[in-house]
Amino acid sequence: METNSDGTTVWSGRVVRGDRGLVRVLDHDGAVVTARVAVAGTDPLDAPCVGDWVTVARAGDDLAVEAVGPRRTLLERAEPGGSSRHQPLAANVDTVAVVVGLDQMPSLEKIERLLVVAWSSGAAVRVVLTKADVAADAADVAEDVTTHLGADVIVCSTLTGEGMDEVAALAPAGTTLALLGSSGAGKSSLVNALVGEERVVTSAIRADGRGRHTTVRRELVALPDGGWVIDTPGLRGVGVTDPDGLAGAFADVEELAASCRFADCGHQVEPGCAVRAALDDGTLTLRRYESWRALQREALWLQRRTDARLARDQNRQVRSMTRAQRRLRRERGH
Ligand SMILES: Nc1nc2c(ncn2[C@@H]2O[C@H](COP(=O)(O)OP(=O)(O)O)[C@@H](O)[C@H]2O)c(=O)[nH]1
Ligand SMILES: [Mg+2]
Ligand SMILES: [Zn+2]
Repeated sequence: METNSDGTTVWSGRVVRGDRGLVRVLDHDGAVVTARVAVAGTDPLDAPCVGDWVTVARAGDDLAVEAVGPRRTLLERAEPGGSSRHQPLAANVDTVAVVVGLDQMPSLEKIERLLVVAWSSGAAVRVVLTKADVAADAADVAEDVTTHLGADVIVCSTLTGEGMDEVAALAPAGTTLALLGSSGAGKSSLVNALVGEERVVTSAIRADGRGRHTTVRRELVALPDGGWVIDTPGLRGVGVTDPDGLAGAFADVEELAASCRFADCGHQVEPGCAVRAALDDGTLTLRRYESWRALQREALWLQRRTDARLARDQNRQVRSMTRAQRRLRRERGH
C-alpha cells in the first residue's frame, strides 16, 4: 500500500465479483471491499471482471478501481443472438474446466462449443464429468469424450468424492481454475467441495431436469491450499468469439486442414484434400467435421461483424475529430 501526498492510499487486489459499475475486491489482508469502477472506456472488455488484478485508490470513504492489470488469459463469450460485443467472464485463469453433469449429458456439439470458448481463453483445458454416482456408464462416456473431442477428461462426484483429488489438482497454489458449463451441471457443488464448506448456493434440479439459475454473479473463491477457483454462472448460451480458438478444440481437424495440398482448400472438391481423405477413410467423423465447419462459420461471421463495428467506431471518431478541427480553425478565423 502506498500513501500519496494528498492523503489517498493506493493498493492492489483481485476482483472476486463484478457488478455494473461496482466490483468486490479482495485485498492482501483477506478483506473484501466494494469499489466503484473509475476506469474509462465503452468496451465491456475494458471493464474489470472477476479474476482481474486491479489498483484501488482510497480517498476517505471513496474506493475506486483506478487501473486493471494486464490479463494473462481471458475467458470471454460472445453474447448469444449474434451480438458482436464480447462479454468477459474471467481473467487470469490458468485452467478452464468444462463441467458436464453426467445426469443430463449434453450433446457432443454443446461440449465442443464450450471447448472452443475455453481454448480461446489461452488457458489449459479439461473436461470434468461430474455426478459420476448417478451414471452407470461414466467410464464409457469419458472415453467417448476423449476419442471424439480429443479432450482430457476427469470423472468425479462431489457426493462420493470420486475423482475429487484430480479436480483439486487443477488448482494448485498460486493458480486459478475457472468452471464453465451450463446451469445445473454441478459447478457450485465442485466449488463447495474444493473449499470444504458451503460457499456458493447450489440449486435443486427442477422436476423437468433443467437447472435453475442460482449463482447470480460470478465469484472467485480462494482455496485453502492457495489456489483460486471461479464459479461462472450457468450460461444459457455461449457464442464463440475467435476463429483461432478452434485450433485448440479442433486440433485434429486443423492439423488435417494444414496438410491439404492448397493452403486455401475449401475441403469440398479440391484435389489433395486431407480433410476429405480422412472423412473417406473414417479417421474423421462427419459429425465432428460438420461441427467444426459450423463453429468456424459462426466465429468468422462474428469476427467480420466485430471488425465492421470497430471500423464504424473508428470512422465516427475520425469524423468527430475532423469536425472539432474545423470548428477550431473557424474560431481562429482561418
Ligand atoms: N448426485 C449428484 N448430484 C450432484 C453432484 N454435484 C451436484 N449435484 C446436484 O446437481 C444440482 C446442480 O448442482 P449445482 O452445483 O448447483 O450446479 P451449477 O448450476 O452448475 O452450479 C444440485 O441439485 C446438486 O446437488 C454429484 O456429484 N452427484
Ligand atoms: Mg451454480
Ligand atoms: Zn482440404
